[in-house]
Amino acid sequence: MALVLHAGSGNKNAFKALIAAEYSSIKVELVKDFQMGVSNKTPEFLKMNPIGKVPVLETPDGPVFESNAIARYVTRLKDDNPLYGSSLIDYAHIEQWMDFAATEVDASIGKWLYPRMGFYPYAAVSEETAIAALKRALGSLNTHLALNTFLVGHSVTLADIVLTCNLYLGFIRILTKSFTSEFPHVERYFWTMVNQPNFKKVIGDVKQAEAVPPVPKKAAPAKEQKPKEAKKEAPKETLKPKADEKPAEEEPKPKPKNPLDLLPPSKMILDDWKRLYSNTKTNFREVAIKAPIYFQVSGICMTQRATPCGSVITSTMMRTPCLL
Ligand SMILES: N[C@@H](CCC(=O)N[C@@H](CS)C(=O)NCC(=O)O)C(=O)O
Repeated sequence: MALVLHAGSGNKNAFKALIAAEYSSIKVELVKDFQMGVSNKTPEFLKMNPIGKVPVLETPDGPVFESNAIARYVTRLKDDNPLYGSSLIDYAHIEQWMDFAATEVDASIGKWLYPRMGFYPYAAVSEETAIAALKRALGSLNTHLALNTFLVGHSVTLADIVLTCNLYLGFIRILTKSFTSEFPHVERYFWTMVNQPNFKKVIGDVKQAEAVPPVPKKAAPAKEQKPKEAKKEAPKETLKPKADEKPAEEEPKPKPKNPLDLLPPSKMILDDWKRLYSNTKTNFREVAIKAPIYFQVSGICMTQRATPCGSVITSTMMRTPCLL
């Protein structure tokens, strides 16, 4: 009997399990008449996945959510499945590329694409960061694929399935030829994968995006807003206008005060600090503690910031956000 997968028919996350199933001769079927926003909000669905997202796989032992977990489950239904490689190190590399696909590729494509699709507010600076992160990921992928047809070993593995499904959304929605041509090995890899019969059966024909979707002109009005109030107020423009667009007619909001601005001016002489830092080759901490400069520095505020990777930076000198 086929396992039932809850998702719409064009869902790239559901494709992962469906393609893995084709390679593994496991029967997985999409649930009938799935309606996004309706079917995944019913009490029955929320019992299977309390966050109300798809895909969800019904198994004889209970439901599984998260598309990578579902794809792994389907893959493991077949003993010694070559989709999982043939050694422990293959397995580790497959997992490595699956994580890479999720955190480096899928996340960056989403941060670029979803604001342009109106799912999140658009901010030019966030978009630039997402594109830079995506280029970095695709650059390293390109290097790997210059010498490898597949991500791991010499045949398709689960890592190829997951990465291709993530790239798929990008290729059809936002990664135009002029963007992807910078990564020729990634292009070759993607087209090779989506033309494999088992991929094609699930995904069908793939057409690359011809243009980057434009930034939406206006944000959707807030749900709670009453129609009367909406009339009085000019619609709020939460999206950053392009250079040639009229700036949004929005009341300037008072800038939030940085608490550090309330501190008295620092007595620290920055040049002295820099000189000490540059001229101290070893044991900087020891030297800094003994130096008179320490007593001036100790008067200023110590700040701690978390980097996006989770490590904490302690700084006595800089207030600019650190993007390490
Ligand atoms: N990390 C999840 C992502 C799931 C996800 O974001 N699903 C979207 C569709 S692709 C969804 O169900 N959205 C509905 C919602 O947010 O309510 C996975 O890989 O399964």
